[in-house]
Amino acid sequence: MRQILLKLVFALLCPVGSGSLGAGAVAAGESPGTRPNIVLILADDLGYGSLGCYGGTEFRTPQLDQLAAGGVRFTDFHSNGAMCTPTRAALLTGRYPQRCAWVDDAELSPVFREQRRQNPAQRWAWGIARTEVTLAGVLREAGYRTALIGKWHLGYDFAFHPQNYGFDEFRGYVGGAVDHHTHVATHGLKQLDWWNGKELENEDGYTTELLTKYATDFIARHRERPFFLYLAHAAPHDPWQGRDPRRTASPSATYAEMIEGLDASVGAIVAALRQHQLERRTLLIFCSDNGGAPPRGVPANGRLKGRKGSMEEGGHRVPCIVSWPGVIAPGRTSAATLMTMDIFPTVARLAGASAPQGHLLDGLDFLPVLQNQPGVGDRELHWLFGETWAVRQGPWKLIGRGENVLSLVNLDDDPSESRNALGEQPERRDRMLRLHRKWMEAVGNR
Ligand SMILES: [Ca+2]
Repeated sequence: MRQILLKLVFALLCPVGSGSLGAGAVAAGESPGTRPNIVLILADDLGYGSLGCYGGTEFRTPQLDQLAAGGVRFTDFHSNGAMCTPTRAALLTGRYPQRCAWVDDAELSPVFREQRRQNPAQRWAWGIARTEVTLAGVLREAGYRTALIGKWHLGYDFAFHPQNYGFDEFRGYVGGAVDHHTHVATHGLKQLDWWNGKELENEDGYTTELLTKYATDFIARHRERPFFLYLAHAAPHDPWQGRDPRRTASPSATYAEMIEGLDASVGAIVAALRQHQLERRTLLIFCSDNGGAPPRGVPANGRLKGRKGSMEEGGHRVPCIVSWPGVIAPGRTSAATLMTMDIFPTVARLAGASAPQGHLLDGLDFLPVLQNQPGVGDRELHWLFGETWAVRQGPWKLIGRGENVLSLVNLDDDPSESRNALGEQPERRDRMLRLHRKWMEAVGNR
């Protein structure tokens, strides 16, 4: 019965002849009822201009360039946040992160309650509420085996452990960053942050290589059943450290090594899928969680203005490559305006999974875009980071801080945001400011 249902779901998604996705799925020799594995690789602080396939010349990224040549490369993909945590919340919930419930862990953990009593200044006892519906949770419910390999950053305390949010397996760290060799947290509580499931367990090795090893191992162990692998890499987030702890190099050389290591990891994941004959049964998504934050003087965000933390494009326009050999037509570039939160509905639909009835998702299913069909159109998007905010409508973007508007640009004409059109377009400014206020009310910020 279940198999029949799945076949029906897939037939509805991909009628043969309706586009490359449907036709390819059959051409690939798969049963129409086969649901794809999902591999989602998230880079940490990788800038828009850091890959060769995005015009970068600073770093060698042959594996990612090849992935783009074999899939779709998105030129107008945005992280929901200009920083790690909001983007990761949006990725897992399919909603604007401003809608998420964040819980003060004093309510959940006696350990933290005591620590906070002793040290009221510590701010690390928070996490995403257990009531949130997550992508891992709905995929698991639909029969997928789920793993987070890498960075969590949605809560530090044990109460917020990723295996409480739909992940069957976890290898990696829960905080914002770790020393790439000792695996001691460099943010927050400066203690060992390297987990094997629910146990702290340190080991020798360099983050990028260890995470790659665990990701390829997960693929090998689950080749017979649908899986969701969320590989959340540590690179190229600081601290800037290369794979050899004894070698000293300039920050820029080390940063390049970290990006090239990330690229090699993607190559290893693709090779593992190929080795287990899973390439044509796997949707692979690669993107970054926010704009680049390179060492001084290193170009990482291409011609975009701003960097991590900024409402300008360099803060949140990021590389995104989607590949599914034999199903998605290769070598295409798409200018569709997408955001991290769109991954949830897209992946869930492909997996035959869904959020509970009536549950609101802000993200849009971009499966039609992958099929080279009209997709998301001139949509409205929002960002908020502290007091600064941005609203996008079609090619226009308005940036403000609190009640003040700061800039208005047309990104089609001026992707570098070099000319502020605020004084020339008072009606557009007012209209977009109203959109921002309405959105703030909708997500519960006013
Ligand atoms: Ca980040």
